Amino acid sequence: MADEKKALYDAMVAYKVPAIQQAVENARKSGMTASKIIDALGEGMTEVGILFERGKLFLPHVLSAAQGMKSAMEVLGPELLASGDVSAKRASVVMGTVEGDVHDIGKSICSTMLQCAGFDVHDLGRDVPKTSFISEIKGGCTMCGMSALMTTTMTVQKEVIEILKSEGLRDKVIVMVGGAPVTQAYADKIGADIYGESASETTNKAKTISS
Ligand code: B12
Repeated sequence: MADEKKALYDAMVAYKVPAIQQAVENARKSGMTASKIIDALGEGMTEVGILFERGKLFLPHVLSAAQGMKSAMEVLGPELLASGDVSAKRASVVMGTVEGDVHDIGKSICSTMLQCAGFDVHDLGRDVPKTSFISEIKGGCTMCGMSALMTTTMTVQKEVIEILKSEGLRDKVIVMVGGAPVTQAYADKIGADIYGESASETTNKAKTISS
């Protein structure tokens, strides 16, 4: 692992906001791209999740790491957007974390990367009611991205697809699903069009399917 990448990963695993901000600053000074910095921080966040599952870290530590990620995104998001392909004009996408679920870090990274690729992203945030996704689709969004980070909330993705079917809208929209517990097999089972394991994979698949 390159020095800056390891420093970012280590700072995230150590979950202290100032140290994460410092590592991001150092990486930017060294010329590392915003997207590579986000990837390294994301890997650190995954490790935080594993340590939390093993009882080595506790909720306040996870919260602090999440805060560090958010503050990094405040700097890196605009940078990523500035480096994006502003000339590309792609579909309108409604993005959100499904209702009952407040995990929004991964969803926000996906939203920023889709925006960089020229998509018109309507990010509704987290804990988004099912009806809000439907309203945006009725309002003209032709793609719908739903994030779910818990086994208890991933079922909502299926419920939204069912509503789309019952309202005769399913064929008018490309449905994307993601989040840590979601898999390609689950996406296939509920009839989603795209499963994205990461923000870059999501963006590549979205570009391919909508072109
Ligand atoms: C950070 C975190 C939190 C933070 C969230 C802060 C925030 N603003 O997001 C806080 C501390 C608030 C939190 C709270 C809780 N959490 Co939590 N949390 C995590 C943790 C450690 C990391 C999640 C994360 O940000 N990962 C990093 C990002 C970059 O990765 P990602 O989200 O997977 O996103 C990538 C891909 O999945 C994909 N993607 C994501 N979204 C989308 C959407 C689309 C459309 C597509 C195509 C792709 C895509 O692209 C992203 C970028 O590459 C996970 C552990 C884990 N293994 O995931 C637990 C975890 C998700 N949390 C968990 C739990 C239980 C909770 C709480 C209930 C804890 C509690 N007892 O209060 C609450 C939830 C309350 C609620 N109602 O939602 C459990 C869920 C277990 C389950 N049932 O499945 C986990 C798995 C931890 C665990 N093992 O116990 N959590």
